[in-house]
Amino acid sequence: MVARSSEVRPSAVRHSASPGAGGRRGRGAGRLAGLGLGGAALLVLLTGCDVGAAFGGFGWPQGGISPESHRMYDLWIASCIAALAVGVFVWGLIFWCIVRYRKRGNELPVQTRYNMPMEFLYTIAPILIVSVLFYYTAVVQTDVVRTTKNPDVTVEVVAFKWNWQFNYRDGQGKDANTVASVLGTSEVIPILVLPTDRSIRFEETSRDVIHSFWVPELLFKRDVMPGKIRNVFEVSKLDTEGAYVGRCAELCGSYHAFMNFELRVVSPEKYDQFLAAKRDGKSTQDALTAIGEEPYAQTTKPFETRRNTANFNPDSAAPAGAGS
Ligand SMILES: [Cu+2]
Repeated sequence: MVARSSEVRPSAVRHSASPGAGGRRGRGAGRLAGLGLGGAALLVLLTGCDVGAAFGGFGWPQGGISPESHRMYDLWIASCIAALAVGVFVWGLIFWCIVRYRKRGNELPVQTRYNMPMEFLYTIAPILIVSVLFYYTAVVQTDVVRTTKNPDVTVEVVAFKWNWQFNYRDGQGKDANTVASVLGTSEVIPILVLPTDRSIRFEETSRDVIHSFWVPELLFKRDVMPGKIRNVFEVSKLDTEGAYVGRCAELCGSYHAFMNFELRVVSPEKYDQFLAAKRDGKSTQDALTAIGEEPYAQTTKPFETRRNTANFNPDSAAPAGAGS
């Protein structure tokens, strides 16, 4: 053992004392590749191009219907591409090292501890990557949660166990007046009718426990709090007409899973007609029919409460809760 280690040591010293030109070339190429990949990732981040469609959005829901949802989607795709670029670079280095420095004998390979350019790269590159990701995240987040003074439409979202009420308001804040209202019942799914191409403000309040207002196509959800907290968010516009399911996204009790509503996005003209019909005292279903829309929800249906049946033992003739 002693003889063998004394054989190795001189050769290791000899190698590290005279670094070959190949090592310098390798470092230069690595730095160049790193710069190239960093530049490519930055370019993708800056342009936010939609290459994600080919990869199913990298797991992110597609088909957003607001400019904010598109920006969040672009940020996610750009972050995935940047992460993949770094991943490919690192995997490349690992495989290159495995092949280039595979064990050929008992000689130690060139030792590169305290290599200042390399240590500098290890430190600076991650800081740069995190800074760029942080910058774009902060920009998009600020944009998504921004509220304005005078949105075109303000709707108050009232959540309760286990349904929704949507109040169309004549201004902002809790002191504004409700001019029309849509109330969900156990028999009829509430339909929130909103226009395209207008900015919309959602003001949320709960009558009992914490709920969460979520339309998957907005790629956004926000908790609906009881008490004095009035959570607010806005979309600068809705860009695609259609029917979209809405859900409660906060576990709020027995029938939480059935606390659905529908967002119906229509043209601004139809929206004005709908609101006028509601103001005239028409029911939501009649007002929808009047503007040529389906009167009932298309994306979800009322739930079956089964409150009067024996849920836990359907074969038993005894009513629920009767005991045994
Ligand atoms: Cu709920």
